[in-house]
Amino acid sequence: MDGRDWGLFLLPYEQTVEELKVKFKTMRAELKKREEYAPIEFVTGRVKRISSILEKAKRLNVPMDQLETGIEDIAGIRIMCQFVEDIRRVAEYIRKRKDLKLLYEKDYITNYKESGYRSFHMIVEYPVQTALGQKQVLAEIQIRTLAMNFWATIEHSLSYKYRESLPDEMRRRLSKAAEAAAVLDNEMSSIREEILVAQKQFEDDSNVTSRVLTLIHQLYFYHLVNEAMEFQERFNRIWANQGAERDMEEMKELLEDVLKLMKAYRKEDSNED
Ligand code: 0O2
Ligand code: 0O2
Repeated sequence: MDGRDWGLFLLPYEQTVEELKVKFKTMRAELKKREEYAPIEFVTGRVKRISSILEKAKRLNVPMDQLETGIEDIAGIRIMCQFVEDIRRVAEYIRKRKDLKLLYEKDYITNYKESGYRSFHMIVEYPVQTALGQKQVLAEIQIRTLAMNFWATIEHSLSYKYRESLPDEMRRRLSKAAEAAAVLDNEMSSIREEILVAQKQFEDDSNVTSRVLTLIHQLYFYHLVNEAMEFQERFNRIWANQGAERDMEEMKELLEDVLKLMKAYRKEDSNED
């Protein structure tokens, strides 16, 4: 073992993790303000423990003087998302950032690992400002859904406990559990898709209703009082008859009729001028 000062060695990694955590948490807050929901659910980060660094260096045959380039996840950031689609969006935001350099990506979602592990990894180079000047630090960003994270967290603790001796039966069951988590993610995505379609329908329907009411109101300005009253009565009838399952057809016909009258009247009006 070399006599390096580990505290000093890990300092830039600690700074990297702290800075990246703040940046991605800020990204979450900003996206939440801009849109109806944030594609980032929560962010964690950690600096790899010295014992884990040494074990990994041994496993990957990385010489002790090449840890900085040979081990890419000494600084690790993890971004959890609600839906699989969010992972692609977050990855796209990261690709566009000017404060880090993307080195490469590992798509363990399309090509999941034999264990069943699923996540999207991005290896980046991040410049930290130290007292001695700028230093480029490698960091691994893992992006995954809550279900993928649930599986990986439990699998990680079991693998750690059993190491290489994880019984085949356990391995098989964990791999089946990973499949189940993937099915859950797909099901959640399709439910979400249906909710988005329903929300859009609701929005469209309420737009029709408010347009009809606005136009009827405008008829009074054209002194088309009788027509306005007739349309208002028709509106009231349609509205009263609509059940929970709104049938918008009659409302759309009413909108068409009000628009037709409006157009005809405007034409007449401009001919008289
Ligand atoms: P390894 O990699 O084997 O050394 P806190 O101190 O409150 O922030 P706490 O409870 O110490 O939180 O947990 P921490 O340090 O956030 O993470 C504990 C475990 O979660 C780590 O195990 C990691 O496996 C994992 N983890 C959390 N965030 C990340 C991340 O961004 N990247 C990676 N790769 N792992 C993460 P070990 O055994 O300490 O980790
Ligand atoms: P820790 O304790 O989480 O930090 P390798 O594939 O192991 O030779 P490489 O090229 O660094 O080494 O790794 P890879 O496969 O891209 O994986 C890097 C990290 O992804 C791992 O770090 C884990 O955090 C996570 N990971 C990869 N495969 C699995 C898996 O099967 N189960 C779980 N739970 N996590 C996985 P570390 O350093 O191995 O572990």
